[in-house]
Amino acid sequence: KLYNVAVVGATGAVGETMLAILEQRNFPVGEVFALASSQSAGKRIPFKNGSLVVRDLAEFDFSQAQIGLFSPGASVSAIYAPKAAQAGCVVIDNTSQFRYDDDIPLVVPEVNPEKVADYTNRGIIANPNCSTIQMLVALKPIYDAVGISRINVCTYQAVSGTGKEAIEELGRQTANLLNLKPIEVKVYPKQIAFNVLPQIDVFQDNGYTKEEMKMVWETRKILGDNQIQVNPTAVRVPVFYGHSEAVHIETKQKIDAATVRALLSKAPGVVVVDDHIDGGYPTAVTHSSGHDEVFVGRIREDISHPQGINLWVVSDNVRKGAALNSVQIAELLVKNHI
Ligand code: 2RA
Repeated sequence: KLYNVAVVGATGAVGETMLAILEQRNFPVGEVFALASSQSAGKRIPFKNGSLVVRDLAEFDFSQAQIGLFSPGASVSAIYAPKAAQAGCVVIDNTSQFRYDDDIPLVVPEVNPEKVADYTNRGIIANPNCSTIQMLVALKPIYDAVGISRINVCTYQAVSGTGKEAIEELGRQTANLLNLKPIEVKVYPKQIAFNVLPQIDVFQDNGYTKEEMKMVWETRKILGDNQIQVNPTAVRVPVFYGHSEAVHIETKQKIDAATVRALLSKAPGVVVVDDHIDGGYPTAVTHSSGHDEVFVGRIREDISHPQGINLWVVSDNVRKGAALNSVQIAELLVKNHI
């Protein structure tokens, strides 16, 4: 059976990658509709060995599609995802708009695939935040084996998480600084080239940023565990693609590093790169950009806590963090549900 797929936000970093992954994974597509704002309508974008003409989202009749892959920004999903669902098009939404609604499933296929069945509530499935996805793919096997009571995590997030304009800004700032020219600071509050910014998204009343609180809220919802303690610090770094995370967990029962390594070595979607030699660990540039897996290294017992384990987790934030996870949800949908 073939499925007509609408990609909403088709000209963005995530939308373009969604189209590429539909092709790479031979998703059973009938017709593919590339949808974006009226300003982008008429543009041609590559797809398979041809191209697609971008259509105006506002004019599109969603009854033509069975699946909608959305990544247009939360405010646009707020309007069009319910309309699409109403027209019988099941929406997989990459924005944060619906993630925290109790009746909307929030799915990481390696962690809680059974939740896809709840798409029948409102015809919408939410894709989690990239930093949550990669962390839970790595932690789920440990969580199932020995339980986890607390997670401390520091993230080092690539600028592609913000979008194309941030990628361009990092490039321009870097080139200008190396050529002793003045720089423009537009996308972020401060210079990002040769700098790190401890702010992603807006500040909340409790002093955490929204990106940090997303990791708390989404971890609890995806694991179905409102007791787990999560303490994130989310940092933007001058990297183009690939988020890195220093994860420190406290497990309920003791587990040693060798057992963790063995568990993760056979975990779905995980590749362990953990040799205590120079370069024996995954990095954004060498392991994540363009890859589908979540890479884990620096696995070691925490010398400051009897049941602590430390991990270094790296993944392509645009692929597994957004586009790939969305397509994997669509694969579960067509395999088991529609
Ligand atoms: C970021 N996780 O990295 C957020 C949204 N993609 O900016």
